[in-house]
Amino acid sequence: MSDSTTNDTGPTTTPPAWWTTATVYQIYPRSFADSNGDGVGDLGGIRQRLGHLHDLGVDVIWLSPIYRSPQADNGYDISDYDDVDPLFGTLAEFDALTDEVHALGMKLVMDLVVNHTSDEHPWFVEARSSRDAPKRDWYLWRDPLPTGQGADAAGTPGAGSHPTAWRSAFSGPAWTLDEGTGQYYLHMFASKQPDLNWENPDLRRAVFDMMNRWLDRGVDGFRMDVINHIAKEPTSLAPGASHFVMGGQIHDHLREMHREVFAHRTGRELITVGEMPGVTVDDAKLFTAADRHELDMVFQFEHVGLDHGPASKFDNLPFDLVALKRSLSRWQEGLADQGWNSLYLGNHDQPRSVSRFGDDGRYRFESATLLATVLHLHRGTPYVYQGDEIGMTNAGFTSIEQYRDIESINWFDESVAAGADPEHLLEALRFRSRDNARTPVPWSGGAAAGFGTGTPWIELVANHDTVNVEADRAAGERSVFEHYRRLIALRHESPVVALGSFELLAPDDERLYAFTRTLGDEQLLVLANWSGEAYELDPALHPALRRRSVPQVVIGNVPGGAGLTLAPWEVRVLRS
Ligand code: TEU
Repeated sequence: MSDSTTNDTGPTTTPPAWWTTATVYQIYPRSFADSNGDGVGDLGGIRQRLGHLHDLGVDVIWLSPIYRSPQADNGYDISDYDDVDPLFGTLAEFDALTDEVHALGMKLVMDLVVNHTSDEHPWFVEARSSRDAPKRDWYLWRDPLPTGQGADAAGTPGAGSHPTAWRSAFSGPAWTLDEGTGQYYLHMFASKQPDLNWENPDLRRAVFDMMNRWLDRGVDGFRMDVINHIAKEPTSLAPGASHFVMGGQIHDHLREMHREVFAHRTGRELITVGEMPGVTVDDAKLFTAADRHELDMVFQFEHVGLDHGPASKFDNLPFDLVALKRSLSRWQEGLADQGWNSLYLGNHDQPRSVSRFGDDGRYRFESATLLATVLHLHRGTPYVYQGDEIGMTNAGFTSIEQYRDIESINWFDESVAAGADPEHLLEALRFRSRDNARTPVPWSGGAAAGFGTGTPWIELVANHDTVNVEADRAAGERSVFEHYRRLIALRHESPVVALGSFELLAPDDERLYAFTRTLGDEQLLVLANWSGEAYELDPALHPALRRRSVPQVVIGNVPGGAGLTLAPWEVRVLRS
């Protein structure tokens, strides 16, 4: 968010927003660095490692939640929006961190989790105390339906008393009966994460006030957790997302938020990104059009859902490059003239990108750098998830005892109870579990990997002796970090990377991801061999491949890469 984006003259005449050249780095605090030896990463650890992020050159740091929380969902269940959880540190340390981040020329973005709170938040404690409690209406309560007219706990309509058949994202029903007051409350996630009622103006006021306090404190914006879920219509018994995402009021709520929180902060360079499972290109155009004053960008989920089968996200389908290209390029085209994309391949909810989309064995360096290059050369704001800058791989857990994630554990338990084969479930988790991306960052070799002196809350990846920050940064031409650093710098220096138009080439090719970026008379040609075998380029693909003079390689991952053959997992960006 900036003065330029809040100008009504439209995108063609306003100067580009500052975040068009920016890269965001996501920290998952409990797994980043532990300064006090309790096995959980903390603010002290982040402060000790800021140099790493400054060297990388990122512009913005997004912190996953550090607020007070019972940690049922690793902090996405907040019991006090105005304090730091003692697990992570203190408010004073937070202020020191903010100052240090700013002194290094970076910005700090907080996670904003306001679709739900913890059931231990004083708001919910009061709300559940009686049907007449003043804050009762801040949450979503419904009477049980006469038995047989509602859904049962398994989500079968007409078999129980649940007000709708909605399922929680973490298994089980989305309604829990509050015994004390005899009504169900809604929770789209864990039962310890009751959903807030955004229809209530006092609740909205309280959220906006809280956001204003953090901005006054110096933070530079928010990543808004499942923000398209805040306007829901719990009136229909039907299952399905259409009734709990993107309710009619969503645009009004976001515009009101903009008015109450951001509009008056002219002169400050702020950023807002809304996490929106299920958002379509057309929705995203509305959410991110500068003149609508809603959000700067959204996290869409289409490309990270392509390998989900019909049964659930744990129903793993093989990776399909053609489908990925088709999806990402539709978003590039859709938001070309209005709105803005955020770009990501991984985060704390997704498997490690090199394990999911690349080859985390023999070609780990090549595929990690290829993925980074393809993503960062798209138009939008790239997000780097901690550890991706050294090519970290999936956790490789083989027993359910190694998992910590509530989603993984609930799904495993529910499926075992329903008769599924535990080995089969473990295989699915090995690929899909959110814990794959939540293992501690290995800063160096050795048993504790430089993460901290205590036993980490979740095991390190077995390959931490070779895949760690120290080793990667010393790897010269084969440093993933160094490649990321160059990509981030390229976006700073090169208007065509930040703003150029996007055109996909060879859309149906099953191994090649090729596209151009064009701005004025400048053009970049990106050629990526998404496979473990050499790839012969067809000179008909692009005129630059037919010229006698060898085009300049702007960035690549195979030294001396030239000619019409791409080595396995080679990526090359040419100035055409
Ligand atoms: O995630 C929302 C979300 O829809 C998924 O990505 C989620 O991780 C889950 O896997 C659905 O299958 C956000 C946060 O990023 C996530 O960590 C939280 O657990 C969730 O909201 C609830 O706050």
